[in-house]
Amino acid sequence: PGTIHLKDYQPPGYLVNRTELHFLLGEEDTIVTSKLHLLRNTEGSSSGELELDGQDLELVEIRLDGEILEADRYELREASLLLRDLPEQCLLSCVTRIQPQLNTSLEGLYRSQTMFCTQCEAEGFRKITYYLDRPDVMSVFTVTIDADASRYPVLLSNGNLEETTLLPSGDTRVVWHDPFPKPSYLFALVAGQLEHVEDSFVTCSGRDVTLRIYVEEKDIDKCGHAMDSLQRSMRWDEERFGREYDLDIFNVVAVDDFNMGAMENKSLNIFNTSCVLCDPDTTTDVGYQRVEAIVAHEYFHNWSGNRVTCRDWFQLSLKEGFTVFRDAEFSSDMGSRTVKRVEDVTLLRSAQFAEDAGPMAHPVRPESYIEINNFYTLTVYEKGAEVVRMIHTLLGPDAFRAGSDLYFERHDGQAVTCEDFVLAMEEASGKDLSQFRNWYSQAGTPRLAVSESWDEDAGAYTLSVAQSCPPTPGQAEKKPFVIPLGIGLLGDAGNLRLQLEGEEPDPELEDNTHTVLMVDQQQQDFVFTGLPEKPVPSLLRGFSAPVRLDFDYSREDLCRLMSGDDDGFVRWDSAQTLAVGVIAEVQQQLASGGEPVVDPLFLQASIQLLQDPSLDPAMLAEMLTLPSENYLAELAGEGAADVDAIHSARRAVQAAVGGHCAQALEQRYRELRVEEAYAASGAQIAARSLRATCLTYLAAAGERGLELAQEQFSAADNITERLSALRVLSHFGKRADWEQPMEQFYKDWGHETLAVNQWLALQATMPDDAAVARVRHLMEHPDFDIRNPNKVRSLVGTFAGQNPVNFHRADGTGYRLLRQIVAELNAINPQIASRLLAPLTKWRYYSGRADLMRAELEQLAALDGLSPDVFEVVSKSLK
Ligand code: B3K
Ligand code: ZN
Repeated sequence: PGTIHLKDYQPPGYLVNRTELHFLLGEEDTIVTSKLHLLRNTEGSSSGELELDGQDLELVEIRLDGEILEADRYELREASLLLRDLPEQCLLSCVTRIQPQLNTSLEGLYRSQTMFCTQCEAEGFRKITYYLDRPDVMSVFTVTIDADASRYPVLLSNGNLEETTLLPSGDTRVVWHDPFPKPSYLFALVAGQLEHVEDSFVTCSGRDVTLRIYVEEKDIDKCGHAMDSLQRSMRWDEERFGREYDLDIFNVVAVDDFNMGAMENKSLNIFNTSCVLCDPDTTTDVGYQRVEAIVAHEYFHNWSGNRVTCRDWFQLSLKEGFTVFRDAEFSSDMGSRTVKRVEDVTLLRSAQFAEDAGPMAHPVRPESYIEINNFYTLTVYEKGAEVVRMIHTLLGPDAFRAGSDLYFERHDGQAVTCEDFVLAMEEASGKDLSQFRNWYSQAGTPRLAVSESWDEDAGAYTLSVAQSCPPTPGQAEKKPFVIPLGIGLLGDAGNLRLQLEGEEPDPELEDNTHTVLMVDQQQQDFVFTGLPEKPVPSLLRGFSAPVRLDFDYSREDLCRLMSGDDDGFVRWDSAQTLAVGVIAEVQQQLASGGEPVVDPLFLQASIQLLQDPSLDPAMLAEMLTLPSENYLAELAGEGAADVDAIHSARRAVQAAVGGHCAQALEQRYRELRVEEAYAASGAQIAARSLRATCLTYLAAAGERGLELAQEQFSAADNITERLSALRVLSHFGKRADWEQPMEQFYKDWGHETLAVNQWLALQATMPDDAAVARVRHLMEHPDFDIRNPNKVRSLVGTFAGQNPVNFHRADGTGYRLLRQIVAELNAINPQIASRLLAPLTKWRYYSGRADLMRAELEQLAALDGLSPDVFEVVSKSLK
């Protein structure tokens, strides 16, 4: 497979003014008739040649302006249809035959259970008909669907329903028309036996919008939370971004077989059932929050993605980074801003940083790819959102909003670039973002090395900041980034007033205990004057930039920041840094054969946190949660991650805290018991989260925790508490502790797919010795299905991603399991195969395992019929 480069971008030779599609949905095959109203593009290369994309299509007929096209006027290629001597303007019609029933890639038109549905982003439309399947070709679509109404009573596509008729054949015909020009990747079609819930929304200008969520009948009672989230998203986008919805109808459909979370097709969002259905017995608290965030994300795409879209797929972060920023702001406004920030940073640091340090590292705006589906990454999404967040920080909220307004106004109906976004931000704010653009073009996580010096006589405190960025594939040297560094200085009685040397004091500023330093050179000093005492620096407040920061804190100073700083993120981060140091120390003790001794300071700090009534329980849970094994491995760096040692050390610290704080833990555990009926409210979620944290520590320390977990499992009226109890039992208990409740869970909830998926996932994380055999056994379970991405992700993805000691077993059986299923999936669903593979690509990290991991990658590389998706990841990892 070939590599596609950003530098080779060419505008399309033709535009498609109007697209008319006709679908005849059948049980054996589907006949698609397209009518493309083509117009030569004045900005294109202006020849009569046109290459339409097409894959797995059977061409039945092709006509130009009504006349059958002679065979010498076109050429069928491997994945395209080449047309010659086309006039400037013409009507091209094609009839193609496709077989959705056999389409296991879940891209294009396919079957999920008994329904038909589509997924076209990024390049799935070419599996439906021959087309200019690229985002800079925007067209007005009219879609006609003929189908047997007894099997497919619901027939949906984008835009407005224009007519419904009964055909002489007995089929039903519907016609949908979407007045907004859109690229093919936003096209959608759904046909099936579906029920729906309906509600409405009145927009700020008084437009009445009908909102519908379509699901299988059995799930009709699980739509309330998504509907509520949708309405709140619509209001929030009006208030915060001035974005109003633009059609009279907005539909959401839930499907079981789906490659990712959801898809923002114009007015017809298609969702993975796991990202839209909510019920206390099938959806955890985290799941409820995820549904809210994803519903919002897809809705926000209506402007950031659909009305203004991407010129080419290198610009993917233009819509994804911006939309993730928007959904993160929404979630922050709906719940706790600090907790949301902590969750996002946790993901970024444990997973995106690893991506940025691995063989697939790429800039937020990549320069080349083999398979675009491999670039729906944490870098494009989460780091992309961090880049937008930094612009927000640099400009301030008002100028940022003005920039956003200008961007939407100027580019409405266009397909544009990241550069256009930055230009709008510059123009609206008058700020120069030239150097800031390095965030779009350079890969890798920058590192800030910060050191301090204190001049007692002058009351002057200096922070010296040096930035660097490690080399990444194809980028040996990096230019300095613009890094906004949020800071405060903590004194004995709280945060100190800040006065930077050479800057006028600002009398207007009431709160001058916080500032943002602009780090834009390799090495810089910042001097603070007029200080009464030597402060402790509070650095990278709010995680103001996606960087690693090194500062040599004493444990005492970390404790002070943890309990006394004004910035919630820094308080949490200090607790993390403290824990990282303590775990590393225990790891060394264990390595030298000694008994682990956990620093009493850490135990004391944990007690204090538990007894701090001012802390929100959700935040406390975050602060008490030890850094994950994956993050600790990431911190260890290349060639130095020892998963078994990390696991044992982390366990030992958990046990020590659990033992030392037993009383306080059990007290909080009891106090926080929720007496009311289940609600996914902030207060209840916080309470359950802290209870789970307490229970984990208690179980790490001994029997008491296991007893409480048994009680909790039996008494629970929701899946959140059932699973947190079961997790504790299966991670800390013996077989006799978890076997019966594990079976009980399946007996009670085996009929609920989404609950079963979490049951599979939990078993995939169990750290005991039988884990690999258990996963293999579960792959034979009647509820497992390799064709269903949710099942594969729950069982195999969770095993490889969240069971480090077993995935990285020294006997290599964990790696072999992953390689075998990737090889099988390569032929069934390349996108899922390639995604599942990610943990193997990190072979450089794992001391003593690299050869085993590489050997599996080499086996995959030698496979016949390797998909471009898997080929790209394997070949780049082996470089
Ligand atoms: N835009 C889709 C992702 C499509 C992935 C294609 N491989 C969902 C989202 O980001 O909202
Ligand atoms: Zn998105």
